[in-house]
Amino acid sequence: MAHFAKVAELSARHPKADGASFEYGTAGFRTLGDTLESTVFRVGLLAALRSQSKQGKTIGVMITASHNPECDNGVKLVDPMGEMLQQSWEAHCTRIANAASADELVAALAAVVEAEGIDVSVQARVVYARDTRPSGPLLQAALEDGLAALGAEATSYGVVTTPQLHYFVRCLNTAGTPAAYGEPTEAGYRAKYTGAFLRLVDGRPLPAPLHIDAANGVGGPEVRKLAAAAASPYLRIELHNDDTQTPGRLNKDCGADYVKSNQRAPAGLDLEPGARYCSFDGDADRIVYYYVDEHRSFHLLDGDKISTLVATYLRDLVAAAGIEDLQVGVVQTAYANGSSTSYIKDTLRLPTVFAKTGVKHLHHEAEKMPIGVYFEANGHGTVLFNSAAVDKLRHAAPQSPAQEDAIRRLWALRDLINESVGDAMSDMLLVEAILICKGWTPAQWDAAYTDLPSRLLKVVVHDRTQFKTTNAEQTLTAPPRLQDAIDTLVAKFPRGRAFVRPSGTEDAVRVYAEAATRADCDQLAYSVAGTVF
Ligand code: NG1
Ligand code: ZN
Repeated sequence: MAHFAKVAELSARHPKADGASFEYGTAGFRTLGDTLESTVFRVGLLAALRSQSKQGKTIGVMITASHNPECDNGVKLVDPMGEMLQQSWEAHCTRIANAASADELVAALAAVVEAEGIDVSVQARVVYARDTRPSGPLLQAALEDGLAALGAEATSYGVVTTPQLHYFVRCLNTAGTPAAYGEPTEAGYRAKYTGAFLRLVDGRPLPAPLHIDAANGVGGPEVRKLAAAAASPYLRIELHNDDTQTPGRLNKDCGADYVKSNQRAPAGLDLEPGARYCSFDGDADRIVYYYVDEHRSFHLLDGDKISTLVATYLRDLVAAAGIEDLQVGVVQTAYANGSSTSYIKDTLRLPTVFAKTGVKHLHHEAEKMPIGVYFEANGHGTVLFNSAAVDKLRHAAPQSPAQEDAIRRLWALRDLINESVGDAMSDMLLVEAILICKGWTPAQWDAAYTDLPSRLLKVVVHDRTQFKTTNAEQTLTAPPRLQDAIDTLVAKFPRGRAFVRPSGTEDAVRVYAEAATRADCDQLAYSVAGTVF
């Protein structure tokens, strides 16, 4: 195919190592940064084809390995509305990344064109960005070659957070339509979110400063610019772990994943009672909050706590607005603490569903709800308003100033939320706005329910593909009899719950357990892990 004439020549600059194999998983391609060059080149080709398959809509490419070690890197595609790549294309990505020669690569590209009925005369448009990893510039150059090979119109956004890139993609594809999302620039991003935040908090008592652990990643400089753009005493931040220059510091003993996994403060922060803290991950799409009580005991406010805070606030606002039949629902994964699920069902009386791990699965479930709040326990999530909900808001007829105020706040909340993907900065502003409006300390927020003790273990097994699950990954269907063994163990512990699933991002199997006491929980977790070997 003439269209692929330059592919072989440019591909030769980014050869694939013999025997290397890649898989487009939950987080795109992710592995050691210095083994990814051929893959990122090929993702450039794929992004161009994806854009052509969408009649020239803009596709995004983000080079990041998020919370993983600094030596890792990764790459993923962003679809036109700023959402994760459509699942049916993941297999195309994997096949193209694994083509062993230039000829095979061209044949694989032609097969995608054929399978998807792509008109290759359409002008492809792609925007891209990267995080602060040292392997980023080289991978970006490989991506640029891939885009050039197919003549894509390519624009770099430089070093930004993952959710910022998702935002730009959505803005570019909705510009000039009724769904216009904002200015596709960093300044536009900051103006949109800080504007909505300030509309919500205006006139409320001022909060204490917020301490942010930026994981020594791109979230540090970006949140500093966000606070400068807000230029308001409602957003006073104290930044920690914001060193993006010293090699080796990214995500090292800090960041949202470290804090959530270890249930303790990150390095470099000495927690004081009465203060409020949050941690971003390395590409600033996850956030968790925490504080210490007067005995200096550590308390984590994770994705479940954020989700229940936000769902409660939205539910109350919908009621105060007097809007009928506008249901708020919550999407969780199996990793949600059992106490949070009971709280949503029994106290908030809101519908809740479980989705498989990985935000794309939660996002799709949330789209089915009028107002869908979704968070992974690790702090990755957002809120979606479907078109019926937006119509209801638009046609709401307030009967009182209080109802009018509630409707105004619902609009502001919708503007405050990055609907394309979970976003640490937008989620931070959302939590801050709710805490300011309620006049709450983190301890008051935390008081809604008490987490059950939980434990997450990683078990390296010979072959993780042997582990197959169903029921939103809570039940194993293979290997045979393993689920029965887990059920027998779980039955021994009050409020016990445990499951085993293969990781989608690492070559390992994850074991999760919770139970009424710490000792029971740990015993359950380690005995379940024992059955996996
Ligand atoms: P895996 O490796 O499939 O467990 C991890 C996280 C997910 C999600 C993805 C994508 C846990 C237990 N798992 O997936 O929630 O964030 O990475 O980054 O936190
Ligand atoms: Zn991330």
